[in-house]
Amino acid sequence: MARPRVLSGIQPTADSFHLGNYLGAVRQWVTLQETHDAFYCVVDLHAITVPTEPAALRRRSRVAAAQLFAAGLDPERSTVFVQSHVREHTELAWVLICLTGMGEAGRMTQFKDKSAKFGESAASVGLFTYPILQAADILLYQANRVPVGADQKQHLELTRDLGQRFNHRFGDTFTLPEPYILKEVEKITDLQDPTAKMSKSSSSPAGILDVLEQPGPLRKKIMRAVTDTGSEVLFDEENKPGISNLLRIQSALTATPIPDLVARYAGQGYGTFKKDVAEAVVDAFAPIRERTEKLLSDEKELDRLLAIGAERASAVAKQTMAEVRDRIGFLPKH
Ligand code: AQP
Repeated sequence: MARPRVLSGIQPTADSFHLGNYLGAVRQWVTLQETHDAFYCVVDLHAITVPTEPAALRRRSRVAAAQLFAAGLDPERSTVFVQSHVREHTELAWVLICLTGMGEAGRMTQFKDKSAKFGESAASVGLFTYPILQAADILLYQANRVPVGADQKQHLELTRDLGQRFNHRFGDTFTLPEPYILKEVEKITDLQDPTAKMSKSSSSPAGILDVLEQPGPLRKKIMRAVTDTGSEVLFDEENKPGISNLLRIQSALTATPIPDLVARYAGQGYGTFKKDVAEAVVDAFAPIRERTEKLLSDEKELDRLLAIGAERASAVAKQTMAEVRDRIGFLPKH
């Protein structure tokens, strides 16, 4: 039997991924490649929905791809590619835009959050239609599963709605994807504001743990992470969001259930616990940083791997788009 297909993407919007990206997405991508037909893309078309400097975009796209390989994606088993290398993403997005209601698009909360920074009228139309491009990314590959963090649940629902609408109107064409969310790591929060998600664009430098950061600053940030009143290491998201976030991180990185950690640190105060969290983060990130640096030192080889990925992705995307064109009623070119 064919393996189920998995697809996910990550934006090249920073010079490093952060711990939320790693635990909420990338680490699961690596596991899923064992059991799935895996497609993972660096979504540069999404990155330009906010003002982006060309040299930074190019650099960050390579850095993103290098981190994916460094984290354990195997170019033999996973199709890793850059979104803009496969033209069908934008083509399908247009078709889906024409099937989306204004009200429906307007209900996407991420647009509201992200546009708040610029003011809604200054935000680009691209930022508004971002979730529809994301739906195209997923439907194009007939993905069965999409591993994402909690922030993406609403976009997945829109993807299913649009796929279903197309199938209903034009005939069965798209596989409807299921979200794949690991509850324990669906929202890693900011170290300085433990009620907000850790985010490339909105976290302050002190609130974010970058995968490519050196051990010294990583340790310092964790030791200075906002903790809560009291001194007991307890999991209580409401009253102790800071400590609960650190417990979630430590649990995910050391494969230790949270109750075992709570028992281990009973009566020890925050200091010892934070030190151990810092070591777990440093141990997880150091090998990825080293491998990323190595991959980035040979751009030609990195670009070659991405070209192979793009070719494999294009083969699937072209097939889906040919079917879509036919069903929509576009005249074939002879
Ligand atoms: N804090 C988080 N906890 C768990 N998962 C997270 N993800 C992001 N932040 C967390 C997941 O990482 C994947 C890739 O994210 P993205 O690059 O598409 O951007 P995003 O979700 O918008 O994350 P950021 O850091 O906030 O990026 P910017 O600032 O560029 O918008 C997704 O699967 C996401 O769920």
